[in-house]
Amino acid sequence: MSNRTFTMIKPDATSKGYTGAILQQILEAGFTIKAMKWTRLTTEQAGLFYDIHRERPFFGELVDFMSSGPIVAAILEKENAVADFRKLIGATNPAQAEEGTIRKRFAASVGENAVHGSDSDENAVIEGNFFFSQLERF
Ligand code: 3AN
Repeated sequence: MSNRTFTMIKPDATSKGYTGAILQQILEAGFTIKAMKWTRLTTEQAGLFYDIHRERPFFGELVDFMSSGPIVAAILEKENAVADFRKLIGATNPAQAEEGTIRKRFAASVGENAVHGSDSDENAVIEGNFFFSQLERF
């Protein structure tokens, strides 16, 4: 069990002005920020980040969407971070997400689902390293 996870606030949520409310919910849930940046992915970078989904039918749509506007990338810390954060954000499809979860509150669809959360400790490390050097973590 690791104490860190990685998140992105996705372009749908940043463009609708949900960044502050989502960050507030994350902090109120007990996560602390170890690294954070406001940035925008190129289609190539989005493709690399989601390389694991390259063969999936929605890959092109996912890459286009994730590079369509700014995102917030962050490394978060909390005991049991990966599992607790997945619980906080709710199911991939917001229609199936529990009441009060970030996706239930802020996501529009399975494709444009407001936030990303790492699905394992191993991926949390890989994804955090994709965005942040050691000098950018505090
Ligand atoms: P999660 O983000 O909950 O771990 P994954 O890993 O299954 O979900 O999918 C990664 C991302 O791909 C999702 N966050 C979503 O943006 C997108 N995605 C997943 N399934 C679909 C789908 N059926 N249609 C469009 N986009 C999808």
